[in-house]
Order: sequence, then structure tokens, then C-alpha cells
Amino acid sequence: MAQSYTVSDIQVLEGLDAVRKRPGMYIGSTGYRGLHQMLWEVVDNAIDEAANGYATKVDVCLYPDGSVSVEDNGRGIPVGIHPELKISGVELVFSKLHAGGKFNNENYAYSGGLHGVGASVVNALSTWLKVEICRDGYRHVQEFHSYEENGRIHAGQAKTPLQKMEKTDKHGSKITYMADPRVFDEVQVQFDRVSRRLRELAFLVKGVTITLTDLREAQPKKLEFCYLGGIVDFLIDMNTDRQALHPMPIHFSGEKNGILAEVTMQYVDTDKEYIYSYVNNIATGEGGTHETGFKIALTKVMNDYMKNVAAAVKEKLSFEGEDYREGLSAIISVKMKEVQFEGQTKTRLGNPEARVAVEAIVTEGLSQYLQNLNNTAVCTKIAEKAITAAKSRIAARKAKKIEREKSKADSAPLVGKLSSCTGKKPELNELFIVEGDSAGGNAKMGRDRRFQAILPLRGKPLNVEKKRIEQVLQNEEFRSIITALGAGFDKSFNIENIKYHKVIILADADQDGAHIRAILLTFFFRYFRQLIVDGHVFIAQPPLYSIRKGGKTVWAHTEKQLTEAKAQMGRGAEVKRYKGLGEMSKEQLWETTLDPNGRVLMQVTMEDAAACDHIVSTLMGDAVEPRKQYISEYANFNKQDKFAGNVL
Ligand code: 0RA
Repeated sequence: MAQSYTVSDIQVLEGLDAVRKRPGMYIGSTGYRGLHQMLWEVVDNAIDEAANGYATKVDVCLYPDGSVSVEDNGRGIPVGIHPELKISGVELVFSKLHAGGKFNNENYAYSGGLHGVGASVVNALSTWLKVEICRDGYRHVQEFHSYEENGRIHAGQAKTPLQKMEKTDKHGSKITYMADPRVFDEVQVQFDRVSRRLRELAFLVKGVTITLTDLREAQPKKLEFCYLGGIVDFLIDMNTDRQALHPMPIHFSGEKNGILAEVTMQYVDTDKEYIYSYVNNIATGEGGTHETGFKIALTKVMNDYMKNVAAAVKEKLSFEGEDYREGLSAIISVKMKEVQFEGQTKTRLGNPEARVAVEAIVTEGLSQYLQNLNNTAVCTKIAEKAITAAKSRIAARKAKKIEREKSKADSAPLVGKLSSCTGKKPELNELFIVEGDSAGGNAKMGRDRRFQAILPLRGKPLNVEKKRIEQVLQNEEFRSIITALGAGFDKSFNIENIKYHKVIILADADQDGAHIRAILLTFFFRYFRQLIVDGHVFIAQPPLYSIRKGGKTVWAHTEKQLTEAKAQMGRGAEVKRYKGLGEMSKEQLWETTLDPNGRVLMQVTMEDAAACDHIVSTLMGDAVEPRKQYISEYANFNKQDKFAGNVL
């Protein structure tokens, strides 16, 4: 590859070096999130090949050294020589920023991720990367590497041109890469995170078989995902722990002005709404125009339908959009070009044409469904559900009015639980929400009362799930949080008025603690979202161990830190494991958890809170043992390695 550089080639190489200089700009971070983003970039390319009908299988494999391979049985990345650049299509894709079929939009009808930076960025941030292509009757290979020379990194350089190997009838692409430890804090991806995303993709790309093999431990793990029902299977899966009003989800799809939309919906026996949406297989957690189009169509079509429902006409009920969304679970999946993302976390779809398209497709699909006489039984249930919802909405408004008056009267004794701080500057003030009375007591004594307020929570706050706002308001634990924050609640929440700029959840490092954290985060996510968006919510990280020797104490938050501390202190070090906050003295609690100079806090991100909301709403209907297990596994913020948030 050394002989003849053209000017444009040189620019290409500088391009990849630029990625090395500012990796964060291309993949978001050099922490866990960025490491996983590397994998998503490679997986997305393979999935695009499947989503567009060229591949049926995608295999992901994790190797002990941290390298990862992604193989598909698609057409294979083009191996021909580019007429101007005089390098193969493969080399172009891997060494030119933004090269590849995805970017001219001709080879693929729909693609383009949130980042969509592609293969060359992965190559630039890898120690080495190997491509194997089967197409045109042969297997072809090319290897790239990033090497250091005179203190300078040469990123993603081809070791050789693309080499033609033995004959084969197979077709497809396999990419194996080793994320560079000089770039990333950690190079081992997390099995749970990868399997969750691959499973989600398997639902979203109906019929594709995705496998995940983990060869990193003595006992290899292998998972296979394939869902012939696509998002319908996804919805059924999501609703396994809920009582469905009708066994088969409603499903329709269509195309309008070049936008494809697929929608599935099922009413369940709760009064919440669960609408999940995607654009080009990327979750849009903040919703957007496609969700709006869906809601508008649902309201319009159902309003028409209810005009002919005797029970509603007789009682002169008038409906609102939300009446049709009580107990509604739905998945909306849109495929379109030139996606615009908006919002705090860039997960809201902004394209106005998506609203128009989804509205038209849902209007047509849902009207047809409601007119079909085979569906009469289901339609009757949906109508009854809407009637119940409208009636209870009207009743709830009355109750809320009473509640408002009542809570005014009740707020005084509630603040009694709170040990407020003396300082009056919200920017400096911290509110600790502490699990358990005994830990709360220690925290009250150990804190710096000038800026730290303590709110002990007795027992577990009620599950936010399945509860109307009125019920949330009636729960004493939640009310005391609302009162302490002093800035309203839900739609009346005004972030300008918060009395504390840090809200810190302090719970034990066990299953119950994880449960409480998940519930509290869900509560904040649903009713105080701006608080999370603006970065005011934190999880305190009390240490799990103390290591003591000769009057010196070191604290460890992880097994790794424990091993290190033991090694450092040598023989005779005494290790104590702290199971709960209640076991610490007030001095210890201050030193390890409250003191801004020594403590570890994790800032909760929207991603974390949305994941909790998802887990709570899909799994926490009734908190039985297996679910608790799941929650503590996925929402355990005491394991730093499971956490996407920022360590402070
Ligand atoms: C552009 C054109 C063609 C294939 C691909 C891209 C392609 C890229 C990736 C990345 C991973 N797996 C992939 N499979 C295919 C081929 C166009 C043609 O053959 O006409």
C-alpha cells in the first residue's frame, strides 16, 4: 500500500488520524458507551444488509482478548477497485470517513443511525481490524492496524491491499476488530447490554437470525434471536406480565411519501400508556412526530367509532385523546431517509413529514380494523375501556381538586420527616433521599447541615406502575419528596423553583436497594423529567468494603478496588464487608458517602432513567422474586460496570 499515494489518499489517512485525536466527537465517549457504540456501528451495517433483504443471518462473537466479530451472509462489501482512488471498495469503506453505500443512499432504501459514522471510525479506533469478504466466487481478506511511530499514531492503516484468497460460493462480510485500549478505558463489552440490543434488533428486523456467542469465559454462552412476528412478537413479549384485553395485538403497516410505518397495539389491563417508538431501528425515547401522528390518528378514528357506541352516546360522554391511550401498549417503527433527531438526548424524531405519514397509515389501518366484523369482540372491549377511562378521568379531576386542597393542609407535618439544611442557596444544596430510618438517622447526624438535607424513606415507596397520579400523590413517601423539592409536580413542575440542585438517592447495595432506586428513578423520570435531563439526580455510591491495618482505613467500591487495596496494604489487613448503610457509623457515613471531597456519586442520565422506566413498566407489575432478581441485575447502580451514567 506504500507505493503511490495520491493527494486524496493522503487526506483519507489524515481523516482517520483526526478520529484518533477526538474520538468523543465520533462515537460519543471513550467509556463504556463509546465502546458499545463501536459494536453498534458494525452491527448496524450488517443489520442494514438484512433489513434490505440481502442477508438472513448476523452472527456476533466476543473473544477473550476483547476483540469482536460481526458476520453476515449478505452481498459482501464491494471488492472492485475504485476507478479514481484506485483502492478496493472494502478499503474505501474502512479507510475513508463517511465512505460506503450507506451515504449515497442508492444501495439501501433506508438506513442511517443516530451516529452513522460507520466502519472507518471503528477501524480508526481499533488496534487491528480484519475484513473477510466472500463474493464474486472468492474469499477476500484485508487487515488494518493502528501503530505508533515516533510518538505518533497512524490510525487504521491497511497492512496490505485487499487479497484474493481461495474459491468459495459463499457470500457475506465478516469484520473482526480489537478496540484499542489506548483509546478506551475498557475493551470488554457487556454481555447483557449486547444481548439486549441484539434481541431488540431481531424484533425490529422480522425474520433475521441474530446470534451472540461469548467465548470469554470457560463456559461459552450462545444466544439466538429470531422473531418471525417482528414487532408483534416484541409487543407480546413486553406484555407477558400484563393481562391483555385481546390476545392478538392489532397490527398494520403502510408506506406514504417514501416513509414506511409499521404499528402494533394491544390494550392491557392497567391505566398507563406504553408507547415505544423507533426510527430506522433506533429507539426514540423522547417520542416525536411519528408518535404524534399515531396519537392524532388514534383519537380521530376512535372519536368517529365512539359516535356509534350506544353506551357512550346514551351517557353523552365526551372523550379526550388520553382516554384511548389508557392501558394501551404500542410499538411504532418508522423507516425513512434524512432523519432529524431533536431533544435533550437527541432521541426525539423531528421530521414533520413523519407525522403526516404515520397519521395517514394509522388512520387507514385502524379504521379498517374497526370496520372488520371479525373484530367486533375486540372493538367492544376497546370501547368499554375508553368509556371507563373517560369516566374515571372525570372522577379523577374532581378528586384532584379535593387532593390539592387536602395536600395544602397536609404539607406541614410531612416536612417534619425532612431534616432540612440551613443554607438558602439551592445551587449549593443537596437533598439525600435515604433508604431506611436507621441509615437516615446516621445520615442526619453525620451530614454537614449547612447544605445537606436528609429525607429518610420508610419502607418501600409504592410502585409507580399502575398507579394514577392521584394515587402517587396520596403516597406519603412520594408526597414528602414532592414537598421537599418544593417545585410542583408533573405538569406543574417548575425546575426554576427546586430547593436542591443535587438530589441524591442513597440506598443499600442489595436487591431491595436496587428496587428502591429503580422505583425512585422511574418516579423522577415520569413526574420530574427535567430534573434528570438537567443532571440534578445522582446515585450515591457507598463503599462495599473497608480494609484496615494499623489504624489506617481504605474504602473499596468494587471487587477490583478491594483486591488492589489488599495487595497494597499487605498481610494482616482486615477486611469488612458493609451490607447496609445502617452498619456504618455517622463518621464513616460522612467520610465515605456524604463528604463531597471523598464520596463517589453517579449522575443519572436519561438513558439510565428510561431503562428503569422500561424495566419497571415491563417487569414490576407485582414484585415477585424472579422479577426482583432481574431488576437488581439490570438496575443495580451499585455495580459501576452496569451503569451508563457519569462517575463524579
Ligand atoms: C454497499 C454496496 C454493497 C454492499 C454493501 C455496501 C455492504 C456493506 C456491508 C457492511 C457489512 N456488511 C455489508 N454487506 C454489504 C453491494 C452492492 C452490490 O453488490 O451491488
